[in-house]
Amino acid sequence: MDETQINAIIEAVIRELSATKPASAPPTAAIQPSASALTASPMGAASNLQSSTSSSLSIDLPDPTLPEYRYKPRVRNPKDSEALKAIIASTTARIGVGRAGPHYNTYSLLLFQGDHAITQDALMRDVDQKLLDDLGLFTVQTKITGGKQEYLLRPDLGRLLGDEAKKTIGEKCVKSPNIQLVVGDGLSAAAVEANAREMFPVIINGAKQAGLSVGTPFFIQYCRVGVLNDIGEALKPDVVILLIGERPGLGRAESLSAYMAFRPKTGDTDADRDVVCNIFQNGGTNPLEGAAFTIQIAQKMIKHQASGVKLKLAAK
Ligand code: B12
Repeated sequence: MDETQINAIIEAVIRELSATKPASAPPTAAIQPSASALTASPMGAASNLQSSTSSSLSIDLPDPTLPEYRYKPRVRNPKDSEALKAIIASTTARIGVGRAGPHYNTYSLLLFQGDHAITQDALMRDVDQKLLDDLGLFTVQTKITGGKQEYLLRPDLGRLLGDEAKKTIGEKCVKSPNIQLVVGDGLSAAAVEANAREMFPVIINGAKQAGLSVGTPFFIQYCRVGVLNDIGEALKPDVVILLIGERPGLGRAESLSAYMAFRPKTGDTDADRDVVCNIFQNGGTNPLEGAAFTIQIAQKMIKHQASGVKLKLAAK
């Protein structure tokens, strides 16, 4: 949104206020438009501003998170506009956003709010069931029973498989495979949805080509990284690969990690684990590459019978 659009909105609102001003009101009286008079439509549609002297003002702003708006230079009268564009294109940091006196301008504020909404959506919603069905994954749950709120407040429970989950995977999964592949929602459903479909076949086929057996994959709801230990105890695989949604950053919700461990067991810590992180299209580790890299690390773990710090020392 540029200054002309903002000014047009302000003028339209003032026109609307004048139109709804009661004839008998004293000149200093505050005038409120009726609730139905000012309607901000959901973001996403093309920019459209309609106003009328009736009570049907509608303001429809473009989605500020779209790349053409997100990366638009906002500095007024830049000395070198081409250089400014190049600097903005060189980083995902929020630069060249301009300002309104000492404040963020309206555009920046809307972008922050839009990005925060993306983050919350990714965190609070469930992974699409169709994806899980397409990948042939059955679902088990950690010890979280009180939904996302409890998941956020009790990371300790998200690190433990529930009793029902242990029973189910005990019944359904092949025991002692070389590779046990598991998907967990973690902190972003969007990350799982954006990457798992591509990574899955590469990991499974890559393992098979490397002569490694692959166990029965499944999905864990309300999952934390530490659940690796319970999976190790229940199924005794050589390597567990857990694809899990990373904590979303502002406007970046599709980032997935593959956390891995060699023969994980109760009491193991992150020092016993490895991670391939920041897996996402366009700027992160490409999911296909991430999957191939994950299998390479699994092979290394099996070769050196270690993971985490012990693997680093052994592979020196
Ligand atoms: C949150 C976070 C942390 C928090 C974890 C606290 C917590 N309880 O959540 C703290 C601040 C402690 C942390 C510390 C470290 N972190 Co950190 N962390 C992250 C972050 C921002 C999000 C991780 C996430 O969403 N995980 C998924 C959720 C669902 O997992 P969780 O179960 O809730 O939490 C576990 C994991 O986050 C795990 N974890 C966090 N960092 C690391 C790093 C490694 C190597 C491992 C094996 C596990 C691990 O620890 C938590 C408890 O088990 C990522 C950034 C990213 N893009 O992923 C970096 C990131 C994973 N961390 C990283 C690093 C390097 C570290 C440290 C080694 C830094 C240091 N030099 O001390 C330490 C190691 C800590 C450890 N656990 O042993 C790197 C890993 C790079 C790599 N490929 O090896 C990342 C990718 C950041 C980056 N871009 O550099 N981290």
